[in-house]
Amino acid sequence: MRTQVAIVGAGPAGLMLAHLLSLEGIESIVIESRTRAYVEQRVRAGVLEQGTADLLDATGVGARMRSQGLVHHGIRLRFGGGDHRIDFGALTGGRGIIVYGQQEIVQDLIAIRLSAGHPILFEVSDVRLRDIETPHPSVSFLLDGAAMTIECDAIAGCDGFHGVSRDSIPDGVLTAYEREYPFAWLGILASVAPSSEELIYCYHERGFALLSMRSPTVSRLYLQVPADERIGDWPDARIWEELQTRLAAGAWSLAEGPIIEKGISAMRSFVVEPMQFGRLFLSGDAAHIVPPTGAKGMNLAIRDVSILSDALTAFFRSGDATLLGAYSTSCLRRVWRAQQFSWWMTSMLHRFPDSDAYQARLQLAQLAYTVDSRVACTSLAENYVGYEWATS
Ligand code: RFL
Ligand code: PHB
Repeated sequence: MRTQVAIVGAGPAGLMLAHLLSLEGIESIVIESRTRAYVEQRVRAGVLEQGTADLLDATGVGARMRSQGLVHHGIRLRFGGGDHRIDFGALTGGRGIIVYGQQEIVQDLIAIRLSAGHPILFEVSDVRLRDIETPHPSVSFLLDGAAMTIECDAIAGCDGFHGVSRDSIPDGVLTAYEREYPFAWLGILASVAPSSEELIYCYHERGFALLSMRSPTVSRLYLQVPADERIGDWPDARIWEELQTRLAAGAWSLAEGPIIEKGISAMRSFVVEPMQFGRLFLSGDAAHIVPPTGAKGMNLAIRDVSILSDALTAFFRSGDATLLGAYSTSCLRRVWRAQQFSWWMTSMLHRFPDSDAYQARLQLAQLAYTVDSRVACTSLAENYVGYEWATS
């Protein structure tokens, strides 16, 4: 098989890249190790920055997001028994976020690609990237037990944190920057109307809690738990009890309902530099991950591939590789802004196992300042809706 761009991974990054390239008339083949049903049902991110939503709209894949997504113009910070609103609309000149599940975007992108007759090969295995340092790279893999190879001009490594693309780059090329957190998030999806119109980020002495949602009838909630916690130790009743304790505020009450899915996710910050080697370009979680507290991971993945699509378009149109050469540098400024914001939100809102009473007072002081000072809450707001650089 031959194509212009081989895309490894059918998550938000790989599928959006395939979509953007097809709008420019550039051919690609997407390969994915999981089944279509698996990637369409995997529950992960839920918050789209304004710029991400605008890009989906502008490229013709935003219709369902516009009809089913929930537009929010603020979030709530809850701590010390009090509840405080951060008003994104007022602080960022009317910008906001859209709550729309990552798997819905994945479904929308798969539907548009398959309806145009462009290929996505699901359930591939033994994926290997070859000759990436040359102008003629290739990807080999097994599909239904048969060995296949895609010859191409460039490879996009969009295969997430555990994929093979990053490890295909020779030793010594990449520098990794990393931080592990001594806690994890236990996340549930529950069939119950959200008890708040806006997301609630809650600091509590027993640990962080977050109230989010997917629709007017489905709530998404998270609890900070120890890093080595097992989901088997969390029967539904224990989860609700802990959520009730941490989220409690005055007369407000948390409505409970049947839990339809639950799981535990590790928390990590990670970046590799550069995000490219030869004709291999890493995008999304393959190159960087953030703890979910800032809701940035999927947004970064979509921004990376928007930059990559522009660079590949210039390259295929005129042979000019300048933008391709600058790909990593162009992405990393935004990546590090999101790293710092996600680390900051995580540090402010979680209880660290080794922290003492002094540390807890510092966190409360930071939270109190963040909700009181217009400068401080503007900083949170402009990062949350997606910071746009004043200088290019
Ligand atoms: P993905 O989504 O991991 O997709 C990679 C795809 O590659 C496939 N793959 C392979 N395919 C072929 N060959 C191989 N060898 C392969 N190895 C792997 C995988 O099966 C998969 O389909 O990466 P991508 O596209 O870069 O997208 C990144 C996002 O998924 C991720 O950053 C977000 O989910 C992070 N995240 C959030 N991001 C936000 O922007 N807003 C949020 O509100 C938000 N909340 C979250 C989150 C992540 C969470 N977890 C589970 C870590 C909440 C949570 C709990
Ligand atoms: C979610 O709805 O899944 C969600 C919302 C905000 C976050 C992380 C996850 O910071």
